[in-house]
Amino acid sequence: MTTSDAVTTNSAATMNGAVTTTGAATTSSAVTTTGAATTSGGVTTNSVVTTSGAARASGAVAADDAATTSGAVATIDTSRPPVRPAKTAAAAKPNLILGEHSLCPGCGEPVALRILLEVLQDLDIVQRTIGVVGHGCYGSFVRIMDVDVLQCLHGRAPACATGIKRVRPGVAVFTLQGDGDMANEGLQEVLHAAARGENITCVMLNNGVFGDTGGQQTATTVLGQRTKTSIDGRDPETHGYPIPVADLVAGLDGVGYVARGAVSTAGAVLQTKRMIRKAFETQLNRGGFSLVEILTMCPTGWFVPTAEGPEYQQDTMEQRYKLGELV
Ligand SMILES: Cc1ncc(C[n+]2csc(CCOP(=O)(O)OP(=O)(O)O)c2C)c(N)n1
Ligand code: SF4
Ligand SMILES: [Mg+2]
Repeated sequence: MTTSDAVTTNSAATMNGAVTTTGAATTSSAVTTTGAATTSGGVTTNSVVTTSGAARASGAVAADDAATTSGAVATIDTSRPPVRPAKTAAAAKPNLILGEHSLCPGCGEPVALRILLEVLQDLDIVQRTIGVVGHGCYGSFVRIMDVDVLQCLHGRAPACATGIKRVRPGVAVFTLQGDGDMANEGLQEVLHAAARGENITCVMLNNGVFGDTGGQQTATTVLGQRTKTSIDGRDPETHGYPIPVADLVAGLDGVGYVARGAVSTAGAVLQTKRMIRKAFETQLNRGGFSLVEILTMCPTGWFVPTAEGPEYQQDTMEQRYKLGELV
């Protein structure tokens, strides 16, 4: 390396095990090393040294993970973690989630919880939101979500949410229920709340099974879907037909927004997050009752390998329950 700029290394520029220059090794526009570089001034850099002029190699080199490239070749040391970690997806998780969930691997419900909480943060309504949670595997979320919540009797969340909203109209109120909770135990609750035009948001996590009690068939189990009580798939002759909750609610006056989403693909997760946001916006604008049904994987209750949950859901539930906005 030689140059006219006469940037010096006193006698040697040592480049971490790689290159050593002796004498008046100089650079005109660049000295690049990997690993720790020592220049004449004894300045050590963490990963990359790039010099473009005199000051750089004569004692003023300071590079910390970033490469300066004024006409220089920069080399990033990838043999060890960076000093400043990049922002990762994990680091972006909403701080409303206080700990680890205890649900099965491959369960779709924690994904739904996450986007719900992200929406509350995005809308900046965390401090004025109350959730009403039903009974099911998702019921354990009350321990890890940093939002005011009430856990009520099985299926009764829309009635409790109605009471809260009428007493505290300035608060955003949502329910978090499963299909067993909403469609079996409390179908009349959600239908009446919708028909009354209650200004609340209901979220139904629909996996087509009573997951928490072992994976029995529910009112929403689609034909052909495997459950503990329909192990060969739901058969209409024996088990009757599924009840499409979102479609029922969408047919009622008093309803401001109804949509059905899923968490079986990254695209579906994003789309569903937008739906949840619209549902809350409907409530904040006093637009009437809103419902988002979210299809969620339950590999345990469906007796499928964890990794096959999304595909099984697409082949069964998503064939019967079309995703999209209904109102
Ligand atoms: C009145 C009443 N009936 C039944 C139960 C038992 N039980 C608790 S959780 C649950 C299943 C709920 O299923 P779902 O709402 O679909 O939630 P998932 O577990 O699938 O997430 C049942 C039947 C109960 N706690 N209370
Ligand atoms: S049983 Fe199903 S719904 Fe319950 S935690 Fe496991 S995968 Fe999720
Ligand atoms: Mg369920």
